[in-house]
Amino acid sequence: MSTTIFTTATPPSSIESAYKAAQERYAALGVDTEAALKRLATVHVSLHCWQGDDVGGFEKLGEALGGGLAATGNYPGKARTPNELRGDTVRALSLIPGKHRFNLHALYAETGGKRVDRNELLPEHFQGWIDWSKEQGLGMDFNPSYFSHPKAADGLTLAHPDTGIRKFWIEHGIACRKIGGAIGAALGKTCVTNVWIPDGMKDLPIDRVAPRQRLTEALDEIFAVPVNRADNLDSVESKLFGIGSESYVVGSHEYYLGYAIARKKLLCLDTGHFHPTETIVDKISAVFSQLDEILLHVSRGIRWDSDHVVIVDDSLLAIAQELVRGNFLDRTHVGLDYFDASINRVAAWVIGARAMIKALLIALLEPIQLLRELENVGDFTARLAMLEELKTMPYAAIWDYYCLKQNVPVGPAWIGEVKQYETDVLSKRS
Ligand code: RNT
Ligand code: ZN
Repeated sequence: MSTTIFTTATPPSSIESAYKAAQERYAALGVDTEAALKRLATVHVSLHCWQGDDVGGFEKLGEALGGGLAATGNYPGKARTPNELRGDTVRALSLIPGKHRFNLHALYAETGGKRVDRNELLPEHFQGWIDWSKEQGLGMDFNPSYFSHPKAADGLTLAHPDTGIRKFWIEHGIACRKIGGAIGAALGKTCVTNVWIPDGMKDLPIDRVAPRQRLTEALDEIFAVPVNRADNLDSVESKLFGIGSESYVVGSHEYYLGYAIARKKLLCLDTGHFHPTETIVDKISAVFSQLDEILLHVSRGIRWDSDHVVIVDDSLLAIAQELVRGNFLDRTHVGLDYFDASINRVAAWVIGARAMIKALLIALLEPIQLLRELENVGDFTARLAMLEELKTMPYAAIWDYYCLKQNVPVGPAWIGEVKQYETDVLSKRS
């Protein structure tokens, strides 16, 4: 097998001439490719730390991945330390065009070998991440970790009937919002702190009410502590079911939609958290009718919320189109959320992030004005015909040019770089 395509760079002159030709084709439709690329460069995708080590974290509590989450596969080379995870992330980011963000979970705290429980976490336990993010010019996002912990072993946290356990997790939520605030202040870039809890039941609950009441009270207590909104934004993430919570999830979509509207919080829509054939495409404009901002967890569920690596598929394209057509980009925080342990983890980040950015580019290259006009005059024939014609427009040439201008490998050339990193670094890990 010849793998030279993984290591051969396309000559810049051929990328530029292809770009010029494509630019003319788009101009004929009234699309300004330069403006599209400029807009694309302002979108910062939040790269999730947990793809780098299968949601392991560094607490070393000896707990298996909990909360009904599962990373399948045992591809060698996962990050074992914060420094390894940072190194892997830097390598991934060097292959992704644009400036991005880093999304950290509380269980990645650096406590210098000291056991610090989740309710006692402080900004100082994340100083290493903050310093590194600053050095890399990255914004940061944050997440309390309500899983992989003895006090979450029965699948209940903020909705737990036991007051003591509930109190512990409320304290964790407050601690994390303060950490989010410290992160945002230190970096001068607002941090989004997203609350997701696994709470639910495997089998038929008798009481669906009390757990939701307890959750509301717990969330209200967590959010009652003032944290500067310029430093930290709070978000809540719903889910349909998890492994072991198939019959009932306390924080369902309807629950959090109501909560986010009532309490002015961001709503996090995770693409894997709905029925298998249900997409979030039509929810975006619907929730924006009542909410100022949202967070996306872009994932790819297959048959269940299986958290596969994001690719440019129809549903990703449709999400990107909604964000652009609805003019929602400025009000949407785009994060990735998947964990595939069966392939090279650095490549998993790169594939997903490049797919997300590519989908946004394709959406930004639509002749929206023209499509809107066709719709407004009721010419649905031409609207549909145009949407089909757009599928063979030369956006690949624009994408290649963007990668070139952003100093990242064009086309499959990035694969060679990941393979080299695997040989030099990842394969040396036991
Ligand atoms: C779980 C949620 C949640 C997690 C991360 C690790 O189903 O999607 O966002 O994936 O917090
Ligand atoms: Zn998620």
